Parts: sequence; C-alpha cells; structure tokens
Amino acid sequence: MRAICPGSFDPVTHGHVDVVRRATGLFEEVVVAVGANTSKSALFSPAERVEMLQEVLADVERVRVTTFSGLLVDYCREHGIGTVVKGLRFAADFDYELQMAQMNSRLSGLETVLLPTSPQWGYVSSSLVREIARLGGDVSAFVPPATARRVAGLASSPEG
Ligand code: COD
Repeated sequence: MRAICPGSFDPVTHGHVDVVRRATGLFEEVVVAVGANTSKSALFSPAERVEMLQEVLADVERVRVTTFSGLLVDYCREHGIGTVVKGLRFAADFDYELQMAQMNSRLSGLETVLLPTSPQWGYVSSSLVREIARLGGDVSAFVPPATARRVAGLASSPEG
C-alpha cells in the first residue's frame, strides 16, 4: 500500500524525518509531498524544500519526494494513494488533524493515520525554526545538518 506524508516542510525538521521514517515501516511506498501553495512568510521555495527533503531522506528506501498543489484528495486520487500519514505533537495538532482527516474522508474516502510524535521532537515545529532563523539563532539541534547549513546560508546571503 502507498501512503503520503504531506506538509509545508519549511524547513524539514527532525520531527518530520522521524514521521516519514516510521511511515516507511508501515507502508510499501511513501510519497513525501510539499504543498506548493506559496506563503509570503516562507523561508524556502517549494523547489528548495524538495531538494532539502531529498538530501535528508537519501538513505531511506521506498520514499519519493514531490510537490503538489490544489486539494490533497485530488492529488491522492490521481496517484492511487489511499492513506495520508500525519504527525501529532499536542492537543492543538489533534484538533486540526482530526477535522482535516474527517473532511478528506468525506471528500474522497482518503484515510488518515496519525502517528504520535517521538518525545524528543514533540516541541519542534518549522514555524519556531523559521523564527529562530530569522532572529539569527542556531537551529542545528532541530533540523538535519544539511538543512541547518542551508538555513545558515540564508543569514549570510545578501537578501538574508
Ligand atoms: N513531530 C511529529 N510530527 C510533526 C512534527 C514533529 N516535531 N512537526 C510537524 N509534524 C507533522 C505535522 O503534524 C504535520 O502532520 C506534518 O508533520 C507536516 O507539518 P508541516 O507544518 O510541515 O505542514 P502543514 O501542517 O503546514 O501542512 C499542511 C498541508 C499542506 C498538509 C495541508 O494544508 C494540505 O493538505 N493542504 C492542501 C489543500 C487541502 O487539501 N486542504 C485540506 C482541505 S480539507
């Protein structure tokens, strides 16, 4: 069976990688899909996020990284994917993910599997990583080394 791990991944964190790795233990193939809807507050473009995910997941078998736009249920229907895998950190995640899971189920029958975060990554989020990066802090404890190098590169670039 094929599953999808969708997200913004701006940037990918240790929490994301943990969920994707665990999903590969449950499904034959895992598609990691970067939502391509751009936001003004994004740190990286969707193409850069795909590159970062490919770098950090290079050693994980049966994983494919891509982008998607529009409704997740439409992408899944077009690509024969029946299950979405999401990570759960705290109660706010549950409220959000439950509503989305029920809506996706109602829209197309897409099933959702919610994986509880591994305790060591429960407090990590891309939005906090972005804030730390924008304010010049060190994010290397929360993201894979290749991603940390890219984040550090932003700070030293002319626009950074
Ligand atoms: N530990 C475990 N899991 C984590 C961690 C962590 N530290 N950090 C994040 N996660 C999980 C999140 O809970 C989420 O499941 C996933 O990783 C991705 O997280 P983000 O923050 O990168 O991505 P989101 O939540 O912004 O992504 C939202 C989507 C793009 C998936 C969503 O908006 C979507 O499906 N959009 C497409 C349009 C659509 O179909 N909308 C729904 C209509 S019902």
